[in-house]
Amino acid sequence: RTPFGYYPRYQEIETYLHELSEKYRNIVTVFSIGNSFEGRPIYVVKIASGGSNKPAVFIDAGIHAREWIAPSTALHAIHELATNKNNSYLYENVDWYIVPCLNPDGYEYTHTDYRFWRKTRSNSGSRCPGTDANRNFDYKWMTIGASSSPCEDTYAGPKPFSEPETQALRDFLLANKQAIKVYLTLHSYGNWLLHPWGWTDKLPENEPILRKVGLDAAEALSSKYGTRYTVGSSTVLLYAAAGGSDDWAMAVAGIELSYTIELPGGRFDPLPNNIAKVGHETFEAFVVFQTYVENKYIN
Ligand code: 0X9
Ligand code: ZN
Repeated sequence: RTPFGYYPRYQEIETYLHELSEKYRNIVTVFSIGNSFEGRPIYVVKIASGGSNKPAVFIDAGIHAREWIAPSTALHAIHELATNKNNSYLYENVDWYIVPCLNPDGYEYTHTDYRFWRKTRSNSGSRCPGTDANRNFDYKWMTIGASSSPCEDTYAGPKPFSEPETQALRDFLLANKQAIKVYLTLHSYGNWLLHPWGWTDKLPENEPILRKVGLDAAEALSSKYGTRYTVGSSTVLLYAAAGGSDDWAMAVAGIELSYTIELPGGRFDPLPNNIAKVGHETFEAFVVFQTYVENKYIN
């Protein structure tokens, strides 16, 4: 089961989250971590069984507006955790924080005006609105693979953290960095499981564990329907692009493991009848990250 068999509008997502938190009030909490440029609340869904000082897995989606499968996959995970009793062991010892749509303005714009919009919808006076939120984080900002032209799709913004959306994510991660052990950010497309660094082809010192856990996750994912992912560093496998949330989460927030998951698609999304399939298989990868956290930090 998946909450929507189609790509929902932001209001539908909001209504769904609020209903879920009422129906499953002992495990699901929904709260806003800030507002988008146009004033939409950005939600975090916490799935937890109570108690304090538990380690956590964090997942966000929808940093890029047009990558619709990402919010849908996050919503599937929320639904799967909250409503399937067989999954209660997954939040017994580990908390989950899931942001299903970090860039609601851009997401709505892809529904109403232009399907292939990527950026936020901020306007700093330029004739071209929007900043690439995944070039806006303050780590190696604007050093490579990002544009200083507001009209480009990879515009890094006038300064690091110029966007209310990236500020909201930054503040939430910094406030919870003690608990959060794995940072996952959902994008599309290409079946890539990418770890830092995204700004240099040098590998981080914890590359062996990033690689091992990533390969375990990819294997679990493929066991469902045979979908294959390639695991490795962003720069080595794709290209160098600085200012991404993944690099910042590991380098600055100090989160142990950080991955960008490029879900399946092709300009940019699977057909709606495949949303559930992608949700299911990707959930298997999330379970691997949860298991890693539980095994390492509990007892
Ligand atoms: O370029 C991006 O932001 C990501 N690919 S996408 O097609 N979804 O736009 C990849 C980001 C990888 N991480 C970093 N370069 N830091
Ligand atoms: Zn993306």
